[in-house]
Amino acid sequence: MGGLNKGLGKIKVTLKWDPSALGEPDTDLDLVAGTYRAEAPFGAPAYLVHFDSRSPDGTIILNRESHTGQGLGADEDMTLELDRLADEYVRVVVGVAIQQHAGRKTFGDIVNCGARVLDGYTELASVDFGGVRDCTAATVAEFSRTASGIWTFHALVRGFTTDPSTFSLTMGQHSA
Ligand SMILES: [Ca+2]
Repeated sequence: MGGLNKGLGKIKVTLKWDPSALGEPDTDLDLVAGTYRAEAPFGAPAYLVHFDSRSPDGTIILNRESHTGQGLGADEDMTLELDRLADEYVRVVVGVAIQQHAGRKTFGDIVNCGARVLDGYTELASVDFGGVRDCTAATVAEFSRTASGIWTFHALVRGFTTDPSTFSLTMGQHSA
């Protein structure tokens, strides 16, 4: 059942937050993943996966999305089958962006916001966004493929103050 140094396989990233108070504009957060090719691991993403963008080969899937944070359990959840990604992709970054269309909101404004990174039943990271309270978006996880082809995880919580679109295009510029 697998050799030594088995890398990561099927990863799940979940995101939850509490809905806005009654009468307030909806609170909409989005999970986003970016993939990066060997020639530009810290450059522009090869492609993005989020509520409005799918992976071309179905290896990264947003299973659930929410515009409000209502409901029990995870409000958004994403599956990443890293071991199925084509060889040209060497890095994946996952982030969370807060939609700003109802006025500027930062993580400090979001109640009970949390993200988890899971490899099967093993929790790789739990992020409460307390360190990025003044930010409108943040990375939560970085996965990179080693020279021997194994995927590894790095906690990467870095805050951004840009809009969601700009965030998704620039979130790969930093490393854990
Ligand atoms: Ca959303």
